[in-house]
Amino acid sequence: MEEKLQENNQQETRGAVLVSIYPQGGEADCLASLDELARLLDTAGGTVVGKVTQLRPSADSRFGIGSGKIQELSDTCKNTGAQLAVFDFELTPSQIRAIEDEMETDVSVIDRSILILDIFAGRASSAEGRLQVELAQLKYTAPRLMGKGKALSRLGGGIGTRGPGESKLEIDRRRMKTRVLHLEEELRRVEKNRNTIRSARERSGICKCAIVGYTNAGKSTLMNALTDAGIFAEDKLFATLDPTTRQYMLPGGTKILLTDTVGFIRNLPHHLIKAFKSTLDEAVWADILMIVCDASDGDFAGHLAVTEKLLEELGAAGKPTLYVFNKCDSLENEDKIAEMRRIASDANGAFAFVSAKTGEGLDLLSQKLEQLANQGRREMHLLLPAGAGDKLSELYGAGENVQVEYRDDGIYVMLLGDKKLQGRFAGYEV
Ligand SMILES: Nc1nc2c(ncn2[C@@H]2O[C@H](COP(=O)(O)OP(=O)(O)OP(=O)(O)O)[C@@H](O)[C@H]2O)c(=O)[nH]1
Ligand SMILES: [Mg+2]
Repeated sequence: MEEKLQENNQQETRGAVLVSIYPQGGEADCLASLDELARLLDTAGGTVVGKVTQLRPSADSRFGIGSGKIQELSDTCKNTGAQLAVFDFELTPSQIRAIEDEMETDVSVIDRSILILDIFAGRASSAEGRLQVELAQLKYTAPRLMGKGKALSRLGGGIGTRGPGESKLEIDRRRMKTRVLHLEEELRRVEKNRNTIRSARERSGICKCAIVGYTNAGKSTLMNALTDAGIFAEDKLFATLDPTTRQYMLPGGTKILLTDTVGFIRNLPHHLIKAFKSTLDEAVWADILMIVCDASDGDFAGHLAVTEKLLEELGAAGKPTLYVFNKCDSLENEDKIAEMRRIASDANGAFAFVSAKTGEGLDLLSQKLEQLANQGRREMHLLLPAGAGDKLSELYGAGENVQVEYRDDGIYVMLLGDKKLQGRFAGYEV
């Protein structure tokens, strides 16, 4: 019985060899990316038992790495007993097949995207998340696993083969097309629903703030500390896949909507961005952003750069932003603070040093958030036509210090309103 359990455990944590290439002068970046790949593998339940890297300007069309290196990979897998090789760059279906054929032992080959999708598959809990993951897997992973029926059944629930929830990834070629069409249709329906919710929030006039940033930066922990949202947070990558929104009352009385979002990572494949567009769009819909980073990470500046580049690609850059340098409780080197100030001021942003874990700095963060939310807020004097009750309730919802006077020529309203409200009621200002 005990032996059986051990055997099962061994199957659970699978030994893997990580593989990458790097251009001249790019070794450090390559190794940093491989460290991250190791963390992704750990999140998926695997263990690194070896690494194979090669200096070459671009991927080999047949094997990704050179034919000499393929031999080295095969030997490393054999010597370490690895059952899995994970490439840090995208492989085509035919490259995967060719590499597997070259291996002396039984090795499954996957790439970074398959691994990320595998983690997403384990994380997706909302209907939308599950649809997005399954669709992305059918389009990306399935063609790469095609024709490996026997190997797959041997692997069972192995890394790279898991579908969303408890289900296995469907890889029957005949049924794939209809499944894709069905999922696309379902997703359109769910997205419509999300857009309806977004439009309602838009109409409410309440300032919307998205919490964005690199994976594992502490976004969900921060959201929980501010709002008791009770979101799952852990020291693994991509703990959050589905966005969560909560109302948050700032110290000066301004109400805002906070949304916790999926984390970013370097080399996030383009097709993944496309597949998760509607989830990632939370940042696009927001009025203001909190960009959270793990200040205790040696590469926090790199993480910020990746985050800002992705925001730009999504079309969410240039919004009023509060930079949140998190995990200040475990800062080893105080010199970093100067660098953080520089990054935030270069980007023209406000910033806050906090620990979402201990609560340190959160009061100041809230004050700065309130300043940002109230930027452009001013007194408005409006004259509404009699009977414009719906307009009045909108003003009560979104404005502050609303005072109303019923006059002969209409309803006279005085209030404090933000830029959005000013835009919407420009025609009624007196
Ligand atoms: N020391 C320290 N750890 C923190 C702090 N904030 C978060 N953490 C830890 O960092 C890890 C990641 O936190 P999450 O809140 O899940 O991070 P996230 O940004 O939501 O990550 P993803 O959802 O995976 O993108 C967890 O183990 C947290 O306990 C902090 O201020 N200090
Ligand atoms: Mg999270």
